[in-house]
Amino acid sequence: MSLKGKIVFITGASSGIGAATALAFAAQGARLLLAARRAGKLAEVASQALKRGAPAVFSIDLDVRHYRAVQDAIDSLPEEWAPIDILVNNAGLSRGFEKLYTGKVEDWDEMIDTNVKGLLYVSRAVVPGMVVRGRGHVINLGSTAGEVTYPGGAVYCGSKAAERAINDGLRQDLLGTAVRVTSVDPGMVETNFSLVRFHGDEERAAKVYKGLTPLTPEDVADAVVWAASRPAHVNIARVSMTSIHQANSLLFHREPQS
Ligand code: NDP
Ligand code: 8X3
Repeated sequence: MSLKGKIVFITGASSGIGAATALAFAAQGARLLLAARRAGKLAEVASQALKRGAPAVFSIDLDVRHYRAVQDAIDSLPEEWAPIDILVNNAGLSRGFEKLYTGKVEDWDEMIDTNVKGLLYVSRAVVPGMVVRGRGHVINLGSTAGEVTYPGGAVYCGSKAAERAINDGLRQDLLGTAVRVTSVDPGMVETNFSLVRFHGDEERAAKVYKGLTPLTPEDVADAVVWAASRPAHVNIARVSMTSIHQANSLLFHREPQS
């Protein structure tokens, strides 16, 4: 299916997988609605997307944790941007790596509010229009963390297990419509993810990727665009992907460091 001229709404487009996904859709000639909280970073991605071939980009300063703000942003889109064809629910994060019984409640709230409630809020605002228009595709960013829980990650893994259930539930609830629902579930991808998890501790974040080759944001963007460009009657339910150095959330191959 051609993506030329399609309106693609990507949350968390200011960095990492979201930014790479914006550029990958831009290269296909899609029109991009980009959302995140950091307007400066978003403007950089928007400018690159135009250079890569996006015919138009519209940026929204949006925190997906606030339902009213999400609904207002969708309701107040200019007419030419309202018929969203593809929604990529990518905004998300992990915070902290503590054992559950000593974890910080604020970290839990931020993860659940963003990864679970944010995804629900954006879907609730966008999907009804897709149903009415008789076309659409929701692509959610899940994770191998939603398949296998790892120590210190119970709440993040729980949020991605919730994504998995919500993804499947939405697909069931949309049965009989033309709207498709896909979860793209990567293992470790080198982005700002670990820096955010460790509250800006660069040394600790770098250690996560030491001795192995992680996925790149572009690898994941490639899978998102692939799922979106299947013929309209084909629904890819889930894409589970890791680098060659990872088998699941718990099992890695690391080269010895000198
Ligand atoms: P990054 O930290 O590089 O990007 C996260 C993006 O989410 C940023 O653009 C950030 O934008 C946005 N974001 C965070 N909170 C909010 C919010 N409240 N409202 C709006 N936007 C928000 O990480 P990744 O690219 O790695 O993460 C993207 C998604 O991929 C997440 O859902 C993550 O769970 C998932 N994932 C990541 C993996 C990895 O190993 N990196 C593996 C599997 C899944 P801003 O701060 O400007 O708002
Ligand atoms: C991100 C992948 O394994 O670092 O979802 O949690 S992991």
